[in-house]
Amino acid sequence: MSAYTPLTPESLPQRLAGLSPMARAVGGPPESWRVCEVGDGNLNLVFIVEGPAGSVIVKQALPYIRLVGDSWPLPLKRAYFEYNALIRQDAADPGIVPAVLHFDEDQALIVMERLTPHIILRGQTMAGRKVAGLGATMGRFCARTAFRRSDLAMDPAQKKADVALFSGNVELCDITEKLVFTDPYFAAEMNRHTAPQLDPVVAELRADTALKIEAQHLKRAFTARAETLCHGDLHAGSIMVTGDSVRVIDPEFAFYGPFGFDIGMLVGNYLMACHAMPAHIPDPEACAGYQDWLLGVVRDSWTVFADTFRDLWARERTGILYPAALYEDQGQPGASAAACDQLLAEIFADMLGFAGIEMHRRILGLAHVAEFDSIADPDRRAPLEERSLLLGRDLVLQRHRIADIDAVLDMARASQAGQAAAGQKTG
Ligand code: ADP
Ligand code: SR1
Ligand code: MG
Repeated sequence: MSAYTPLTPESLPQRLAGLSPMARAVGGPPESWRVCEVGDGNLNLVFIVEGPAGSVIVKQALPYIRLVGDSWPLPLKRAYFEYNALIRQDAADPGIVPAVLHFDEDQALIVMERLTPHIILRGQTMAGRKVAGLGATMGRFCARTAFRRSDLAMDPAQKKADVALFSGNVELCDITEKLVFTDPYFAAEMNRHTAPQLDPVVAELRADTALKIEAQHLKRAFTARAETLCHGDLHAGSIMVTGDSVRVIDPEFAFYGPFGFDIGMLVGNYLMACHAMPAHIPDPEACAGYQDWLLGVVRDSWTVFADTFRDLWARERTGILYPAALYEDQGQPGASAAACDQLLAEIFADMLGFAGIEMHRRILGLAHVAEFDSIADPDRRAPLEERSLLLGRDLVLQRHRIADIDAVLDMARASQAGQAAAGQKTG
Protein backbone atom coordinates (compact mmCIF):
# COMPACT_ATOMS: atom_id res chain seq x y z
CA MET A 1 0.00 0.00 0.00
CA SER A 2 1.50 3.32 -1.02
CA ALA A 3 -0.02 6.72 -0.33
CA TYR A 4 -1.75 8.24 -3.32
CA THR A 5 0.30 11.00 -4.95
CA PRO A 6 -0.55 12.61 -8.28
CA LEU A 7 2.06 12.06 -10.96
CA THR A 8 3.85 14.84 -12.78
CA PRO A 9 5.79 14.56 -16.04
CA GLU A 10 8.96 14.96 -13.94
CA SER A 11 8.11 12.35 -11.30
CA LEU A 12 6.53 9.74 -13.57
CA PRO A 13 9.65 7.98 -14.98
CA GLN A 14 11.20 7.42 -11.60
CA ARG A 15 7.91 6.43 -9.94
CA LEU A 16 6.84 3.97 -12.64
CA ALA A 17 10.27 2.66 -13.65
CA GLY A 18 9.71 -0.58 -11.72
CA LEU A 19 6.57 -1.59 -13.63
CA SER A 20 7.78 -4.29 -15.97
CA PRO A 21 4.87 -4.20 -18.49
CA MET A 22 5.42 -0.49 -18.82
CA ALA A 23 9.21 -0.68 -19.03
CA ARG A 24 8.89 -3.36 -21.74
CA ALA A 25 6.41 -1.32 -23.78
CA VAL A 26 8.37 1.94 -23.57
CA GLY A 27 11.93 0.56 -23.56
CA GLY A 28 15.22 2.23 -22.67
CA PRO A 29 16.20 3.70 -19.31
CA PRO A 30 13.38 5.63 -17.58
CA GLU A 31 15.55 8.78 -17.61
CA SER A 32 15.22 8.76 -21.40
CA TRP A 33 11.39 8.61 -21.41
CA ARG A 34 9.56 11.60 -22.84
CA VAL A 35 6.46 12.38 -20.79
CA CYS A 36 3.72 14.77 -21.74
CA GLU A 37 0.43 15.47 -19.96
CA VAL A 38 -2.34 15.52 -22.57
CA GLY A 39 -5.51 15.32 -20.47
CA ASP A 40 -8.15 17.34 -22.30
CA GLY A 41 -11.06 15.62 -20.60
CA ASN A 42 -13.06 16.91 -17.67
CA LEU A 43 -11.72 14.72 -14.89
CA ASN A 44 -8.27 13.13 -14.92
CA LEU A 45 -4.55 13.34 -15.59
CA VAL A 46 -3.49 11.62 -18.81
CA PHE A 47 0.18 11.22 -19.76
CA ILE A 48 1.80 9.97 -22.95
CA VAL A 49 5.05 8.21 -22.11
CA GLU A 50 7.40 7.59 -25.06
CA GLY A 51 10.66 5.70 -25.30
CA PRO A 52 12.75 3.81 -27.85
CA ALA A 53 10.44 0.76 -27.96
CA GLY A 54 7.11 2.57 -28.11
CA SER A 55 4.65 4.55 -26.06
CA VAL A 56 1.88 4.04 -23.51
CA ILE A 57 -0.81 6.08 -21.83
CA VAL A 58 -0.83 6.56 -18.08
CA LYS A 59 -4.18 7.78 -16.80
CA GLN A 60 -4.50 8.79 -13.16
CA ALA A 61 -7.59 9.98 -11.32
CA LEU A 62 -7.44 13.21 -9.35
CA PRO A 63 -9.31 13.55 -6.06
CA TYR A 64 -11.49 16.26 -7.58
CA ILE A 65 -13.13 17.18 -10.90
CA ARG A 66 -10.48 18.76 -13.08
CA LEU A 67 -13.05 20.85 -14.97
CA VAL A 68 -14.33 22.47 -11.77
CA GLY A 69 -11.36 22.30 -9.37
CA ASP A 70 -10.95 21.05 -5.82
CA SER A 71 -14.25 22.63 -4.76
CA TRP A 72 -15.86 19.48 -6.26
CA PRO A 73 -14.14 16.41 -4.75
CA LEU A 74 -14.49 13.11 -6.59
CA PRO A 75 -13.28 9.74 -5.29
CA LEU A 76 -10.20 8.09 -6.73
CA LYS A 77 -12.04 4.78 -6.95
CA ARG A 78 -13.37 5.81 -10.37
CA ALA A 79 -10.12 4.39 -11.79
CA TYR A 80 -11.18 1.01 -10.39
CA PHE A 81 -14.47 1.18 -12.27
CA GLU A 82 -12.73 2.31 -15.46
CA TYR A 83 -10.29 -0.60 -15.20
CA ASN A 84 -13.07 -3.10 -14.54
CA ALA A 85 -15.14 -1.74 -17.43
CA LEU A 86 -12.18 -1.83 -19.84
CA ILE A 87 -11.47 -5.50 -19.26
CA ARG A 88 -15.15 -6.42 -19.60
CA GLN A 89 -15.61 -4.37 -22.75
CA ASP A 90 -12.52 -5.97 -24.25
CA ALA A 91 -13.94 -9.42 -23.53
CA ALA A 92 -17.31 -8.48 -25.05
CA ASP A 93 -15.90 -6.84 -28.19
CA PRO A 94 -12.15 -7.54 -28.48
CA GLY A 95 -9.85 -4.88 -29.90
CA ILE A 96 -12.05 -1.83 -29.47
CA VAL A 97 -10.93 -0.44 -26.10
CA PRO A 98 -7.23 0.09 -25.26
CA ALA A 99 -5.46 -2.94 -23.82
CA VAL A 100 -4.72 -2.53 -20.11
CA LEU A 101 -1.05 -3.11 -19.22
CA HIS A 102 -1.23 -2.38 -15.51
CA PHE A 103 -3.68 -1.16 -12.86
CA ASP A 104 -2.69 0.34 -9.49
CA GLU A 105 -5.70 0.82 -7.26
CA ASP A 106 -3.86 2.81 -4.54
CA GLN A 107 -2.47 5.28 -7.07
CA ALA A 108 -5.76 5.24 -9.05
CA LEU A 109 -3.80 4.77 -12.24
CA ILE A 110 -4.12 2.69 -15.35
CA VAL A 111 -1.29 2.07 -17.79
CA MET A 112 -2.82 1.29 -21.15
CA GLU A 113 -2.19 0.94 -24.84
CA ARG A 114 -1.65 4.28 -26.53
CA LEU A 115 -3.97 4.62 -29.50
CA THR A 116 -1.94 6.14 -32.27
CA PRO A 117 -2.24 7.78 -34.76
CA HIS A 118 -5.82 8.02 -33.53
CA ILE A 119 -7.35 11.35 -32.58
CA ILE A 120 -10.53 12.20 -30.76
CA LEU A 121 -13.58 11.78 -33.05
CA ARG A 122 -14.87 15.26 -32.25
CA GLY A 123 -11.78 16.80 -33.89
CA GLN A 124 -12.34 14.74 -37.05
CA THR A 125 -16.01 15.61 -37.42
CA MET A 126 -15.48 19.30 -36.68
CA ALA A 127 -12.93 19.30 -39.50
CA GLY A 128 -15.45 17.61 -41.80
CA ARG A 129 -13.45 14.40 -42.15
CA LYS A 130 -15.16 11.05 -42.61
CA VAL A 131 -14.31 7.86 -40.74
CA ALA A 132 -14.93 4.62 -42.61
CA GLY A 133 -17.06 2.17 -40.64
CA LEU A 134 -17.81 4.53 -37.75
CA GLY A 135 -21.52 3.69 -37.48
CA ALA A 136 -21.02 -0.04 -37.98
CA THR A 137 -18.16 -0.33 -35.45
CA MET A 138 -19.98 1.65 -32.80
CA GLY A 139 -23.33 -0.08 -33.42
CA ARG A 140 -21.60 -3.45 -33.05
CA PHE A 141 -19.67 -2.36 -29.96
CA CYS A 142 -22.82 -1.09 -28.26
CA ALA A 143 -24.79 -4.24 -29.14
CA ARG A 144 -22.04 -6.67 -28.15
CA THR A 145 -21.35 -5.04 -24.81
CA ALA A 146 -25.09 -4.57 -24.16
CA PHE A 147 -26.01 -8.17 -24.98
CA ARG A 148 -23.01 -9.98 -23.57
CA ARG A 149 -23.01 -8.15 -20.22
CA SER A 150 -26.72 -8.72 -19.57
CA ASP A 151 -29.03 -11.45 -18.29
CA LEU A 152 -29.53 -12.41 -21.93
CA ALA A 153 -26.07 -13.98 -21.93
CA MET A 154 -24.44 -13.96 -18.48
CA ASP A 155 -24.52 -16.44 -15.68
CA PRO A 156 -27.01 -14.88 -13.22
CA ALA A 157 -24.64 -15.06 -10.23
CA GLN A 158 -21.91 -13.29 -12.19
CA LYS A 159 -24.34 -10.69 -13.46
CA LYS A 160 -25.51 -9.95 -9.92
CA ALA A 161 -21.92 -9.74 -8.67
CA ASP A 162 -21.15 -7.33 -11.49
CA VAL A 163 -24.19 -5.18 -10.72
CA ALA A 164 -23.01 -5.07 -7.09
CA LEU A 165 -19.46 -4.11 -8.14
CA PHE A 166 -20.50 -1.27 -10.40
CA SER A 167 -23.19 -0.05 -8.01
CA GLY A 168 -20.23 1.39 -6.07
CA ASN A 169 -19.73 3.97 -8.81
CA VAL A 170 -22.06 6.22 -6.87
CA GLU A 171 -20.42 9.60 -7.37
CA LEU A 172 -20.07 9.33 -11.14
CA CYS A 173 -23.67 8.16 -11.48
CA ASP A 174 -24.61 11.10 -9.27
CA ILE A 175 -22.93 13.45 -11.79
CA THR A 176 -25.04 11.98 -14.60
CA GLU A 177 -28.22 11.97 -12.50
CA LYS A 178 -27.76 15.68 -11.79
CA LEU A 179 -25.95 17.09 -14.82
CA VAL A 180 -27.73 15.08 -17.50
CA PHE A 181 -31.23 14.38 -16.22
CA THR A 182 -32.02 17.25 -13.88
CA ASP A 183 -29.99 20.46 -14.09
CA PRO A 184 -30.87 21.34 -17.72
CA TYR A 185 -34.53 21.62 -16.72
CA PHE A 186 -34.14 24.28 -14.02
CA ALA A 187 -31.82 27.20 -13.30
CA ALA A 188 -29.14 25.07 -11.61
CA GLU A 189 -26.11 26.95 -10.32
CA MET A 190 -23.50 25.57 -12.71
CA ASN A 191 -25.64 25.71 -15.84
CA ARG A 192 -24.77 28.02 -18.69
CA HIS A 193 -26.31 28.70 -22.07
CA THR A 194 -26.00 31.21 -24.89
CA ALA A 195 -27.76 34.22 -23.40
CA PRO A 196 -29.81 36.20 -24.02
CA GLN A 197 -30.39 34.60 -27.43
CA LEU A 198 -31.57 31.25 -26.05
CA ASP A 199 -33.47 32.65 -23.05
CA PRO A 200 -36.94 32.30 -24.62
CA VAL A 201 -36.47 28.66 -25.70
CA VAL A 202 -34.82 27.79 -22.39
CA ALA A 203 -37.84 29.23 -20.56
CA GLU A 204 -40.15 27.26 -22.86
CA LEU A 205 -38.35 23.97 -22.19
CA ARG A 206 -38.23 24.53 -18.44
CA ALA A 207 -41.98 25.29 -18.43
CA ASP A 208 -42.74 22.15 -20.44
CA THR A 209 -44.18 19.80 -17.85
CA ALA A 210 -44.59 16.91 -20.30
CA LEU A 211 -40.89 17.16 -21.15
CA LYS A 212 -39.84 17.27 -17.50
CA ILE A 213 -42.00 14.24 -16.70
CA GLU A 214 -40.42 12.27 -19.55
CA ALA A 215 -36.94 13.39 -18.48
CA GLN A 216 -37.60 11.93 -15.05
CA HIS A 217 -39.04 8.71 -16.54
CA LEU A 218 -35.72 8.38 -18.37
CA LYS A 219 -33.80 9.16 -15.20
CA ARG A 220 -35.79 6.43 -13.44
CA ALA A 221 -34.71 4.02 -16.17
CA PHE A 222 -31.10 5.15 -15.60
CA THR A 223 -31.24 4.57 -11.85
CA ALA A 224 -33.42 1.46 -11.69
CA ARG A 225 -32.96 -0.67 -14.81
CA ALA A 226 -29.68 -2.52 -14.25
CA GLU A 227 -29.98 -4.32 -17.60
CA THR A 228 -26.42 -4.23 -18.82
CA LEU A 229 -22.95 -2.77 -18.38
CA CYS A 230 -23.02 0.70 -19.92
CA HIS A 231 -19.95 2.74 -20.83
CA GLY A 232 -21.78 5.62 -19.22
CA ASP A 233 -20.16 8.54 -21.08
CA LEU A 234 -20.17 7.58 -24.74
CA HIS A 235 -19.76 10.83 -26.63
CA ALA A 236 -17.48 12.02 -29.44
CA GLY A 237 -14.73 12.71 -26.86
CA SER A 238 -14.73 9.04 -25.83
CA ILE A 239 -14.04 7.73 -29.34
CA MET A 240 -10.63 7.87 -31.02
CA VAL A 241 -10.31 7.37 -34.74
CA THR A 242 -8.15 7.36 -37.83
CA GLY A 243 -9.68 7.43 -41.32
CA ASP A 244 -10.65 3.80 -40.95
CA SER A 245 -10.15 2.67 -37.36
CA VAL A 246 -12.53 3.30 -34.47
CA ARG A 247 -11.63 2.78 -30.80
CA VAL A 248 -13.41 3.61 -27.54
CA ILE A 249 -11.83 5.09 -24.39
CA ASP A 250 -12.78 6.42 -20.95
CA PRO A 251 -15.47 4.20 -19.38
CA GLU A 252 -15.04 5.61 -15.86
CA PHE A 253 -18.79 6.37 -15.69
CA ALA A 254 -19.55 2.65 -16.19
CA PHE A 255 -22.68 1.39 -14.46
CA TYR A 256 -25.42 -1.18 -14.95
CA GLY A 257 -28.23 0.54 -16.77
CA PRO A 258 -30.64 0.44 -19.70
CA PHE A 259 -29.74 -1.29 -22.98
CA GLY A 260 -30.36 1.91 -24.93
CA PHE A 261 -28.29 4.32 -22.82
CA ASP A 262 -24.90 4.24 -24.60
CA ILE A 263 -26.22 4.23 -28.14
CA GLY A 264 -28.66 6.98 -27.17
CA MET A 265 -25.92 9.28 -25.86
CA LEU A 266 -23.96 8.61 -29.02
CA VAL A 267 -26.87 9.39 -31.34
CA GLY A 268 -27.50 12.63 -29.44
CA ASN A 269 -23.89 13.65 -30.03
CA TYR A 270 -24.03 12.85 -33.75
CA LEU A 271 -27.22 14.88 -34.11
CA MET A 272 -25.63 17.85 -32.32
CA ALA A 273 -22.58 17.62 -34.60
CA CYS A 274 -24.94 17.65 -37.60
CA HIS A 275 -26.69 20.77 -36.36
CA ALA A 276 -23.43 22.60 -35.64
CA MET A 277 -21.86 21.74 -38.99
CA PRO A 278 -22.86 24.90 -40.95
CA ALA A 279 -20.53 26.84 -38.65
CA HIS A 280 -17.64 24.51 -39.38
CA ILE A 281 -18.06 23.85 -43.12
CA PRO A 282 -18.87 27.19 -44.77
CA ASP A 283 -19.58 25.81 -48.26
CA PRO A 284 -23.31 24.86 -48.19
CA GLU A 285 -22.98 21.94 -50.58
CA ALA A 286 -20.01 20.44 -48.76
CA CYS A 287 -21.79 21.01 -45.46
CA ALA A 288 -24.96 19.26 -46.66
CA GLY A 289 -22.87 16.34 -47.92
CA TYR A 290 -21.15 15.98 -44.57
CA GLN A 291 -24.42 16.25 -42.65
CA ASP A 292 -25.77 13.43 -44.83
CA TRP A 293 -22.73 11.36 -43.97
CA LEU A 294 -23.28 11.99 -40.26
CA LEU A 295 -26.93 11.00 -40.57
CA GLY A 296 -25.74 7.85 -42.34
CA VAL A 297 -23.61 7.17 -39.25
CA VAL A 298 -26.73 7.50 -37.10
CA ARG A 299 -28.59 5.07 -39.39
CA ASP A 300 -25.71 2.57 -39.45
CA SER A 301 -25.25 2.77 -35.69
CA TRP A 302 -28.84 1.72 -35.11
CA THR A 303 -29.19 -0.83 -37.94
CA VAL A 304 -25.91 -2.56 -37.05
CA PHE A 305 -26.87 -2.45 -33.36
CA ALA A 306 -30.20 -4.13 -34.15
CA ASP A 307 -28.70 -6.69 -36.57
CA THR A 308 -25.93 -7.60 -34.13
CA PHE A 309 -28.40 -7.87 -31.27
CA ARG A 310 -30.63 -10.20 -33.36
CA ASP A 311 -27.64 -12.34 -34.29
CA LEU A 312 -26.53 -12.63 -30.65
CA TRP A 313 -30.13 -13.41 -29.70
CA ALA A 314 -30.06 -16.38 -32.06
CA ARG A 315 -26.56 -17.62 -31.15
CA GLU A 316 -25.67 -16.56 -27.60
CA ARG A 317 -28.91 -16.39 -25.61
CA THR A 318 -27.61 -18.48 -22.73
CA GLY A 319 -28.84 -16.31 -19.88
CA ILE A 320 -32.00 -16.44 -17.80
CA LEU A 321 -34.04 -14.08 -19.98
CA TYR A 322 -36.34 -15.28 -22.80
CA PRO A 323 -35.00 -18.86 -22.53
CA ALA A 324 -35.16 -21.08 -25.60
CA ALA A 325 -37.19 -23.54 -23.49
CA LEU A 326 -40.16 -21.21 -23.92
CA TYR A 327 -39.84 -20.68 -27.66
CA GLU A 328 -37.43 -22.52 -29.97
CA ASP A 329 -37.50 -25.75 -27.93
CA GLN A 330 -41.29 -25.79 -28.30
CA GLY A 331 -41.04 -25.29 -32.05
CA GLN A 332 -41.96 -21.59 -31.77
CA PRO A 333 -39.03 -19.67 -33.29
CA GLY A 334 -41.47 -16.96 -34.41
CA ALA A 335 -42.32 -16.18 -30.79
CA SER A 336 -38.64 -15.81 -29.99
CA ALA A 337 -38.17 -13.44 -32.94
CA ALA A 338 -41.23 -11.47 -31.80
CA ALA A 339 -39.79 -11.15 -28.30
CA CYS A 340 -36.51 -9.87 -29.75
CA ASP A 341 -38.34 -7.37 -31.98
CA GLN A 342 -40.35 -6.09 -29.02
CA LEU A 343 -37.24 -5.66 -26.92
CA LEU A 344 -35.50 -3.83 -29.78
CA ALA A 345 -38.50 -1.52 -30.16
CA GLU A 346 -38.18 -0.67 -26.46
CA ILE A 347 -34.44 -0.07 -26.83
CA PHE A 348 -35.09 2.13 -29.90
CA ALA A 349 -37.48 4.38 -27.94
CA ASP A 350 -35.07 4.55 -24.99
CA MET A 351 -32.22 5.42 -27.35
CA LEU A 352 -34.18 8.37 -28.74
CA GLY A 353 -35.10 9.57 -25.26
CA PHE A 354 -31.50 9.47 -24.02
CA ALA A 355 -30.35 11.16 -27.23
CA GLY A 356 -32.78 14.04 -26.67
CA ILE A 357 -31.77 14.50 -23.04
CA GLU A 358 -28.07 14.51 -24.00
CA MET A 359 -28.79 17.22 -26.59
CA HIS A 360 -30.36 19.34 -23.87
CA ARG A 361 -27.68 18.96 -21.25
CA ARG A 362 -24.83 19.74 -23.65
CA ILE A 363 -26.42 23.10 -24.51
CA LEU A 364 -27.99 24.04 -21.17
CA GLY A 365 -25.89 22.33 -18.51
CA LEU A 366 -22.33 22.54 -17.19
CA ALA A 367 -20.50 20.37 -19.74
CA HIS A 368 -20.94 21.56 -23.31
CA VAL A 369 -19.61 20.25 -26.63
CA ALA A 370 -16.93 21.98 -28.68
CA GLU A 371 -19.07 21.74 -31.84
CA PHE A 372 -21.24 24.53 -30.44
CA ASP A 373 -18.91 26.20 -27.92
CA SER A 374 -16.27 26.88 -30.55
CA ILE A 375 -18.69 29.04 -32.56
CA ALA A 376 -17.47 32.42 -31.36
CA ASP A 377 -20.40 34.54 -32.52
CA PRO A 378 -23.38 33.91 -30.22
CA ASP A 379 -25.80 35.10 -32.89
CA ARG A 380 -24.48 32.38 -35.18
CA ARG A 381 -24.36 29.77 -32.43
CA ALA A 382 -27.77 30.29 -30.85
CA PRO A 383 -30.03 29.34 -33.81
CA LEU A 384 -28.08 26.12 -34.34
CA GLU A 385 -28.32 25.30 -30.64
CA GLU A 386 -32.02 26.13 -30.62
CA ARG A 387 -32.79 23.69 -33.43
CA SER A 388 -30.88 21.04 -31.59
CA LEU A 389 -32.81 21.74 -28.38
CA LEU A 390 -36.15 21.50 -30.16
CA LEU A 391 -35.20 18.31 -31.96
CA GLY A 392 -34.11 16.91 -28.59
CA ARG A 393 -37.53 17.72 -27.16
CA ASP A 394 -39.30 16.02 -30.10
CA LEU A 395 -37.17 12.92 -29.64
CA VAL A 396 -37.95 12.72 -25.95
CA LEU A 397 -41.69 13.41 -26.26
CA GLN A 398 -42.40 11.40 -29.40
CA ARG A 399 -39.98 8.54 -28.91
CA HIS A 400 -42.69 5.88 -28.54
CA ARG A 401 -44.39 6.99 -31.77
CA ILE A 402 -41.38 7.41 -34.08
CA ALA A 403 -41.64 4.55 -36.56
CA ASP A 404 -38.04 3.80 -37.42
CA ILE A 405 -34.55 5.19 -37.87
CA ASP A 406 -35.44 6.75 -41.23
CA ALA A 407 -38.13 8.79 -39.49
CA VAL A 408 -35.45 10.04 -37.07
CA LEU A 409 -33.29 11.10 -40.01
CA ASP A 410 -36.26 12.92 -41.56
CA MET A 411 -36.82 14.77 -38.28
CA ALA A 412 -33.13 15.72 -38.13
CA ARG A 413 -33.14 16.99 -41.73
CA ALA A 414 -36.26 19.05 -41.10
CA SER A 415 -34.76 20.42 -37.92
CA GLN A 416 -31.52 21.36 -39.69
CA ALA A 417 -33.60 23.20 -42.25
CA GLY A 418 -35.33 25.08 -39.45
CA GLN A 419 -38.63 23.22 -39.71
CA ALA A 420 -38.91 21.60 -36.30
CA ALA A 421 -40.64 18.22 -36.42
CA ALA A 422 -41.74 18.65 -40.03
CA GLY A 423 -41.17 15.70 -42.37
CA GLN A 424 -41.62 13.32 -39.48
CA LYS A 425 -43.16 9.91 -40.08
CA THR A 426 -44.73 8.50 -36.99
CA GLY A 427 -46.19 5.06 -36.58
P1 ADP B 1 -11.06 12.09 -18.88
O1 ADP B 1 -11.51 10.87 -18.17
O2 ADP B 1 -10.45 13.10 -18.01
O3 ADP B 1 -12.17 12.63 -19.73
P2 ADP B 1 -9.93 10.76 -21.18
O4 ADP B 1 -9.88 9.31 -20.88
O5 ADP B 1 -11.06 11.22 -22.04
O6 ADP B 1 -9.88 11.62 -19.84
O7 ADP B 1 -8.55 11.16 -21.84
C1 ADP B 1 -8.21 12.51 -22.11
C2 ADP B 1 -7.44 12.57 -23.41
O8 ADP B 1 -6.29 11.76 -23.36
C3 ADP B 1 -8.25 12.07 -24.59
O9 ADP B 1 -9.03 13.09 -25.15
C4 ADP B 1 -7.15 11.60 -25.53
O10 ADP B 1 -6.66 12.69 -26.27
C5 ADP B 1 -6.07 11.12 -24.59
N1 ADP B 1 -6.14 9.66 -24.38
C6 ADP B 1 -6.80 9.02 -23.40
N2 ADP B 1 -6.65 7.68 -23.50
C7 ADP B 1 -5.87 7.48 -24.58
C8 ADP B 1 -5.33 6.31 -25.20
N3 ADP B 1 -5.56 5.09 -24.72
N4 ADP B 1 -4.55 6.49 -26.29
C9 ADP B 1 -4.29 7.72 -26.79
N5 ADP B 1 -4.76 8.85 -26.22
C10 ADP B 1 -5.54 8.75 -25.14
C1 SR1 C 1 -18.26 17.42 -14.12
S1 SR1 C 1 -18.02 16.18 -15.26
C2 SR1 C 1 -18.89 16.73 -16.65
C3 SR1 C 1 -19.03 15.73 -17.71
O1 SR1 C 1 -17.75 15.27 -18.13
C4 SR1 C 1 -17.78 13.85 -18.28
O2 SR1 C 1 -17.09 13.50 -19.45
C5 SR1 C 1 -19.24 13.50 -18.31
O3 SR1 C 1 -19.83 13.66 -19.59
C6 SR1 C 1 -19.78 14.48 -17.34
O4 SR1 C 1 -21.19 14.62 -17.42
MG1 MG D 1 -13.19 11.72 -21.15
